[in-house]
Amino acid sequence: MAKMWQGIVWSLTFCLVGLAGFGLGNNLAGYEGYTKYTVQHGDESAFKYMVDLQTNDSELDFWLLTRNSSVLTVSPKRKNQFEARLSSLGVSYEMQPLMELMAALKANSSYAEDDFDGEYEECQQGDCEEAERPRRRTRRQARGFFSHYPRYHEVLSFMSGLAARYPQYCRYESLGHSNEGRHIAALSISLNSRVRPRRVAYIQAATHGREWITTQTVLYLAYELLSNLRAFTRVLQDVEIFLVPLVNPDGYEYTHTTDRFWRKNRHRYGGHSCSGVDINRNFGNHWNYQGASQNLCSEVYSGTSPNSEPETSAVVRYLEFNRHRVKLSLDVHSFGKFIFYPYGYAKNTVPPTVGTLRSVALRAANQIGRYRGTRYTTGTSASILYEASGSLDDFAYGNLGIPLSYTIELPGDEFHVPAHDIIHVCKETFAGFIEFIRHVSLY
Ligand code: 0X9
Ligand code: ZN
Repeated sequence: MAKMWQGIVWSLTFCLVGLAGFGLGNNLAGYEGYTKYTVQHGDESAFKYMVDLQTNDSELDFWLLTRNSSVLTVSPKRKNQFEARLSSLGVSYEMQPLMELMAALKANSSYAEDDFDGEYEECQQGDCEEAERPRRRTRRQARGFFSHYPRYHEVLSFMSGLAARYPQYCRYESLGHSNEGRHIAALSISLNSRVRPRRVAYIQAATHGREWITTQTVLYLAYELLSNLRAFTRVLQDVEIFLVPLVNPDGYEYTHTTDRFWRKNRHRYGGHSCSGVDINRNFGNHWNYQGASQNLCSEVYSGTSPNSEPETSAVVRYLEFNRHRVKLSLDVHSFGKFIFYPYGYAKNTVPPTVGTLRSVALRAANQIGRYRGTRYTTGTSASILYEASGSLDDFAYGNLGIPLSYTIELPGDEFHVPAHDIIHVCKETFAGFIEFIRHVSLY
């Protein structure tokens, strides 16, 4: 009887979580019975086992994997086998039903700020209530925008809205199309949009569909820069800021409509049930060398060849064309509070300018911490996480010679930063972005 009630309660929770959201469709269907594990690795052998699972076992999905611990979800099919293996490795772990976690997150996601009405336009004098000045209303609307996770179309209208409002400083572009034909949209911000500055700071986000907070931080950077341009004239001296907030628009949309934890793009292979390429394993630096897989069901499937994906080649085309101007390439991911610099493809590979890479990373981490004490760890991803090749950071530095090349992993204990915290993550990360951009003018 008790079991039956438990079942009913869980089904209800599941329906509520599913229907209420993290998207309009039921993007949690299929996750019933899944368990989230947080594992503390005792030694190197447990870590190695986890790396092997991450690369080769598609029933397991790693949210975070470091040398010391992992966070992953496991399907009901694999649960017993996985726990038996953990016991034999003698490691300690905690577990939580995934749907319970999602219900708790949902309960935490109240929209305390003003609601966003889907439109983001400055109100003209006269349309606004008398007591409300246009600037203040715009700010209020923006707060609404940064207290939820926008869909692809909202992101694009926010971007084109900024370009329309600040035509002298901002251009809206498309770098190309995704597998499913969506725009890979970009914003160029500079002090004079008719003149090409000598240097470019390139920042991209949402290479992995489920990392929603990343897009918001990049849009916030655009918004904040444009609304206070005068305060940033020094930073922007001869520097163009080029932003791609949704590198993987298909994967991003899919996480809203169908599968909240989708990571890859949406490349479909006729005759196969698995789909998608990990765009961050598809770049042409040590492609498919380590931490990547040729099994197309793997979360780290590297594609058929370097640049095989339209999303990758759109980014590569832009960066190659502008390679002498681009001085910073910053790839925004989540989660873990890390700033990584090259190389990530193998351990103990030290780039010639590691001193500079490290000191700029530390300065950015320091600036982020000033907002509310958030502490980042800096280093190479191969030494802090795992060895993984074919990522943008290594390609930008190693193949294109872009001197400042980083991956930043934003805060969070999972991919869903609560709605009320989005604005704070945006604000603290903004300080880090500005610090990175400040260093561009030294090249
Ligand atoms: O594995 C990744 O692609 C990144 N982490 S995530 O959890 N967001 O998937 C880290 C990439 C770090 N860079 C290299 N390995 N080169
Ligand atoms: Zn990522």
